[in-house]
Amino acid sequence: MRIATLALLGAATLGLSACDQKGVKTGTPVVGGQRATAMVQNANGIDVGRATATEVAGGLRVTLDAQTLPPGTHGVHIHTVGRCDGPDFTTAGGHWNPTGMKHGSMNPQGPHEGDLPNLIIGTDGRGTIGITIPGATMAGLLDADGAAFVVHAGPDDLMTDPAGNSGGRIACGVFQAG
Ligand SMILES: [Cu+2]
Repeated sequence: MRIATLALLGAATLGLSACDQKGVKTGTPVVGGQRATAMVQNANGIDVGRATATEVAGGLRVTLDAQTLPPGTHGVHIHTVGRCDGPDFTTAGGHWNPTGMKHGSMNPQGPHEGDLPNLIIGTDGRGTIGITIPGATMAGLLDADGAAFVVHAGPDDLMTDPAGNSGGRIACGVFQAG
């Protein structure tokens, strides 16, 4: 179901711009595209990573380069409000979900646009992710109340609404243009 949806989105994207962008694949960087960056900090205010969102064909490319995080698997998401008040970071609100879906890439009624793959942190405290979110836009990410990148204490089961049982929020960063 998810694969079919992605294929349809891809076809629609190509169809709209077939004249001048024939053959451009979803995820290809957009010339002159905007970028947003979030410096992610833990509850002690220590920098633990840098997230980026970049405009690409068909959506937004999101990356995280993390350090100084507890080893293991962590749910990570884009949350809907650009506020990170520690220590619990609840002011970031729920997941970014402009399309009104349920949580999780493995949920038949999902996912949220802000749902991302689990972040695997090694014994050196480091880890990375990189994914293209189909249909996501910079205007939607940087809307009036902004958006935040959030790291959770535990793994996201990628299915259970609203947050995949991924536990408390251990780090947060507000997306800002540039
Ligand atoms: Cu989250």
